[in-house]
This record gives sequence, structure tokens and C-alpha cells, in this order.
Amino acid sequence: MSGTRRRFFQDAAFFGAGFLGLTEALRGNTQVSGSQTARAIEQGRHHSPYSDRMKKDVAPPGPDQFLPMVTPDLADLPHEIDGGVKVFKLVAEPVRRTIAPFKTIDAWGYNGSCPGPTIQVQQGERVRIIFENRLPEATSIHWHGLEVPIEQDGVPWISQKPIAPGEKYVYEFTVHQEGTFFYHSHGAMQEMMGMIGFFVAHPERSYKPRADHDFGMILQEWAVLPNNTVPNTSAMEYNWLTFNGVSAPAITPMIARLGSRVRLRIINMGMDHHPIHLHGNQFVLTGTEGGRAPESTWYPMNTVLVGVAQARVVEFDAKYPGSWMVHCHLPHHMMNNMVDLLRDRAIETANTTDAKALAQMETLAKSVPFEHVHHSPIAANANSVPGFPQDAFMEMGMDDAVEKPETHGLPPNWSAGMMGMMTLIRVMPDKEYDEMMHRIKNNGTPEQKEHAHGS
Ligand SMILES: [Cu+2]
Repeated sequence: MSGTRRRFFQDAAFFGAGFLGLTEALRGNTQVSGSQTARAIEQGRHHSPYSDRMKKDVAPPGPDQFLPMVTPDLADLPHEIDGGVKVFKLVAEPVRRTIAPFKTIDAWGYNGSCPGPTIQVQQGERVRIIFENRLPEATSIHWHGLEVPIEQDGVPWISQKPIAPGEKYVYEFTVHQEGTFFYHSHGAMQEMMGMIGFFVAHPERSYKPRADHDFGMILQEWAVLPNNTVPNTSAMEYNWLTFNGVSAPAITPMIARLGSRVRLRIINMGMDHHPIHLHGNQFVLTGTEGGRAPESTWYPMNTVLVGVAQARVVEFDAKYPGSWMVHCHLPHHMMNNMVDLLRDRAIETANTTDAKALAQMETLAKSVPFEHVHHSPIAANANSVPGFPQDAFMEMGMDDAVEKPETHGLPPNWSAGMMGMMTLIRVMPDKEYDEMMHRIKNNGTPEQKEHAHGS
């Protein structure tokens, strides 16, 4: 995972430097700088909700500025404008992806990223995707959920000839829909090598109510045996579970301001369905892979089943401060390495005495960058209790190994119980939120206070 790229992306996304600026430019206005846009967003928040944007609605008619979606741990695909067409360059290629501090896999993806970088457009825009195949075999791109002409549909032999290694192919279409879509290879095994990315079409007119934060998560599962790096794409069970191509606790937490409205878009391109659960809050399902759902269909829930090939969009008002878990609730997706194909290696090697377990963890700590932390206590008679151990020796703290601005201030050993498809939405009061944004923008450096108190 490239920290620099991630931070660049988050700067662009949180402060709107890239997309809002370009949207302005498209309309022939003067280009808005990142900091100006950031101020506009902040002012919009602090007055009445979106007062600045509402004023823009009253003025000359035209599409609303959209709030860019943030895809933690993934970048956006940049674009250029050519005669009113949004032009993207997408390259299919092998990608090495570090999915956990001690696990790097050889996957396939796009533009050096797996899953691929996020494409964001606005409803009504014409897009051109100049696609290049740098894989060792033929491929094509399918625009999942988009109503495009048949020749743009990306199905080998049916709608186009397969794109041979080294070849380019140009897709071009007008996006008349709004919603959460994906792009992916139409080869089943290539999909399981990671060849998928977000394609988000923001609505011409903002959704109501408007969201202050928009986050995206891609759900994937991988079967990678120990000492192997290539996923087994024909496996039926999986030992690595990822959000946006990383496994907990390496997944970057989402940061939201207390009192804001949060949108979470989740897409699934794997073999399993994933019930995604949010702690401490209720949300409503506001959209599917088919676009926005009418408000009359919304009802409270806190777990949304995201089936294969589906998109689910949920929204909630962030009323409660705290670091709230978002995770798949399938028990085996709340961990890694715990599948039958690994049974002799992962489960049955757990030592059931403190001394042996700690020695084992120390050995592990020497080879990978974990802090050596004591696991949760066990009872003196633990070994006489049928069923023991279950979770007793699963905890592996790695706070330092996965440290980033977004993890700042989490309690010590926070990472010990986080595995698989699991992350946090950290809802922060104004002061804390502003400090965090500063920290993210400045690469982890805290804000310098003019009259700092000694501590
Ligand atoms: Cu799951």
C-alpha cells in the first residue's frame, strides 16, 4: 500500500482539490483551489446544512457539485477533459498487494492497484476509457450495472473481440444513470484475481438529504496458502478477507464529524455474501446497484447483506461519538487464516498454556512487525474445559505496524482483536475532527498550538 498515494487521495477527497476543482473548470468557472473548496465545504457544514450549495442551486441551472466518495486505501483514477469528454486511462496488469503487514500477494488489477482505482463521474457526463491490457492473457472490461450500448458491454466474443495482451481498446459512452456501479473483467478467474473497481455516478441533482461523508468499500476474499503469494482462484473457501484490498487491522479507519450524515457504499465481487454490520447506530438502505431507492422504502437496520455482484448504499446520522465497528458478521470473515484448508497449520498448532503460547507469539514477533503484547487472560483450569481454546490465542497486537494518522488516539492494543473484514468509523466532535483532518493532511503531524500547555 502506498502511503503517499493514499494520503494524496485523501487530501483530494477530504478537501475536494481534484474533483470539485475539475467540476468547476468543466462549467467554465475559474478553477477552485483545494483550500477554497475545503472552506466552502466547511462553511456549508457550519451554517445551515449545505447553505453554500443551496445558493448555487438558485443561480444558473446546472449540475450540482458532487461530494467525492472516499475509498480508504485506494486512489481515484485521474482523468483529463477532451472536448467535454472525461477521459480515463485504465491499464490491466499484475499487481503486488500487501493485504496485511506480513502478507503480500500477487494479484491482478488496474493501474498498479488491486482492487482498481475508483472512477467517479457525474450523471450526464460522457466518458472515454482508454484501456490497455498488460496482462499475459486476453481480457475486457464490463461496466456492471451501467446501461451502455451493446458494443461497450465488455463481454468477450458477444459484444467485442477479447483484448489481446499488449492491445488497447477504447470504451466510450454517456452515463445517464446515477448510482454505485463497478467495472470488472468479465473472466471469472480474473475477477477472483482482484480485477474490479468502483464506478460511481454522482447524481446531476444532489440526493436529499445530502451526505457530508461518502465512503466506499469493496468486499473481496482470497485463498492464499502459507508461503504462497498467488491466490487460488478456484478455491471455494477463503483465508484472507479484505475491504478495499486490505485486511484488518491494516484497513484505514473512516473519519466522520459528529452530527454529520454518512453514506457508505459497499460492493461485493467475490464468492460469498457478506452481512455488513455497523455498531451503535441504525442506518437506512438508500440505494442498490440499480441506483437511488425512493425514501418511502427506507427502514431502520444495522446489518445489510451485500450479495455477490450487488451494491448496497446505506446512510446514517453520526449522532454518537466513538470508534464504531463496521464488519462482516460471518464469523469466519471476522478473522483470517481460519479455514479448513489450513486446519493443521492455523488452528491445531495453538498452544494451550500461557508459557507455550507466549513463546510462540514471541517467535512470530521476531519475524513480523508485531508488538509483543500479552493476550487476554485465561483461567487456571482452562485446559480442563471442553472446547478450550477458542479466541484465547487469536489476538495479535500490531498497533505500530499499522499506524497511520487515522489510527491516532485509539486505545493501546486496539489492533489485537481486529481481523478480516473489519474496520472503524470514527465519529469525532468538531475539535477532534479538525485535529484529525490536520493530521491526515500533514502526514501525521499534529497541529502546532501557539500557546501549547506542557504535558
Ligand atoms: Cu463476509
